[in-house]
Amino acid sequence: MSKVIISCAITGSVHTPTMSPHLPVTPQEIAEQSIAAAQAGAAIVHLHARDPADGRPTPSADTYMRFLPQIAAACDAVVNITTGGSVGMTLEERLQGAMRASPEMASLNMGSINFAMFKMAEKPREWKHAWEQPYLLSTEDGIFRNTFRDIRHILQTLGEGHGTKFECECYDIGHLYNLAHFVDAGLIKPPFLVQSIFGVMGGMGADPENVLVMKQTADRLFGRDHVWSMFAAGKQQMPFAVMGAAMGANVRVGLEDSLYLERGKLAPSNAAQVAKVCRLLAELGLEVATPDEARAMLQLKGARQVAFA
Ligand code: KMH
Ligand code: ZN
Repeated sequence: MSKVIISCAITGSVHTPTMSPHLPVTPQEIAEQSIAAAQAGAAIVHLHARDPADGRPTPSADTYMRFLPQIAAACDAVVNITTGGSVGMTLEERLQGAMRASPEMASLNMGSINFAMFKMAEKPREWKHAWEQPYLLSTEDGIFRNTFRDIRHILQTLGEGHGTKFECECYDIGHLYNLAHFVDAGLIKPPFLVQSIFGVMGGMGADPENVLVMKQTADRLFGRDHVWSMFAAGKQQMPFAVMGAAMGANVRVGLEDSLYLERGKLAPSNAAQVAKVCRLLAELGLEVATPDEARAMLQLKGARQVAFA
């Protein structure tokens, strides 16, 4: 068992400000929570940006640059910037942050899915901002588009153009075969990170049986060329982190994927989730990888080879 890489997804574009007062929204909050998550043990921080005025996800590269330098100056965590962006963004908008920042890592969504968040709008709430409920409801009729050409475009512009490597987000078994197409085409080179995602509405469910199918399929298709990570969105986040780690997976936590620390208790911060998963890993006798150990495992370009350090 090698050491476990902990990724922490700091804010995302799924949850909205009304759902938790602890969801980081402003550049300052995103920076502070990223640094604290790294200090708690996260080797990689996965980042989206939000409009500081109302917490709405934004593609603005200027907004990313309001927090990325602070993070780079205060910790050595690997920065992983989303290319998934949020509902309603064009592909070029989705790429803006990463193209400006030239990060060591970025997410790469390995296929189109119905990324449905509308059920979260059903719970009666006093919405803080007018955009939140329509944003969530709109996903009942939305497609999170990631065609083969979209993926190739990201690989060629950001991957080849900036030396960025990818967290390959796989929401279903078919996404592993899509990934294999790009590996066979030489557009994704080993070692690459396969992030198996469970529990997103529109993707594979958070059932333990699915974890085994994903692991077996990834092992069969990629063998030792891949570094396997996994997470479940929502209430299965921690049980799946433990299950995955026990099976040799790396793990991802963070308020992007779950707002809770345990049933019925909102996580006070991303760092609290990182600290909890560190405790769980320690109980399993597993060691946590440092950012530099993660860089070596994933053969990343280095903390100084970015446009914000
Ligand atoms: N929100 C996660 C389920 C991305 O940012 O490109 C997947 C994700 C994708 O983090
Ligand atoms: Zn994300």
